[in-house]
Amino acid sequence: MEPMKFVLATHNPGKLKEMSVILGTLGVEVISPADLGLTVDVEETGETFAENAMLKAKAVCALAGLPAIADDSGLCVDALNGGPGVYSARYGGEGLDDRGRYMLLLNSMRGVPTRSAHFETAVACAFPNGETLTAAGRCDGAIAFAPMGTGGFGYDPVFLVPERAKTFGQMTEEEKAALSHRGKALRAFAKELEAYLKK
Ligand code: ITT
Repeated sequence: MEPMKFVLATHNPGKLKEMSVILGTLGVEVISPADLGLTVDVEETGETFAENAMLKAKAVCALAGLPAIADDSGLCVDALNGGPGVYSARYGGEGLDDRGRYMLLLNSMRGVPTRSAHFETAVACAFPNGETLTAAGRCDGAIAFAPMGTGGFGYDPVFLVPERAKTFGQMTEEEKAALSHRGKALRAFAKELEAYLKK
């Protein structure tokens, strides 16, 4: 039997790379929307990571006619009442790039002693037959006082993992994947998938 291929329902190159590598090591065969000539523009109207992940997975599955896996994620900062959270990609408005967003975050945290924060990922998988799978992952840490490292993407240079005394931006891909919200969520998803495929 042909191995089942999953479309990764994301346009974020940083995420796409991490998802491909992690799922690859778990034996899940993936293709990117670009490989299929697809552009995916899904409005993220959900109020939770889980809702948005499912919206993206279902939309891409319908477009591609293949099972699709989506990741909706964000950085939740305690001193900002959990923000930017589901708005992490849009924090500060359209005009900002990753660096602009994390600098805005550092500025809005200037003089704030409570630095605790966490990353969250919800993974959703939608199959053409209408069935779905979900998983989630979380990584606790703190907002640094200045950006450190150039690895990863998004807020990685300002997200400190205290046990390692390093930001995600200072870690190798493997180190980040072993600890990250996305690594945990995708490993949990791979277990769900294994059980589903056995049914
Ligand atoms: P897709 O919807 O196309 O997947 P997106 O970037 O819009 O891409 P999200 O809506 O899930 O995705 O936004 C997540 C944002 O949270 C992302 O743009 C980053 O700014 C941030 N983020 C998520 N995971 C991260 C990680 O591992 N490291 C750093 N920042 C991360």
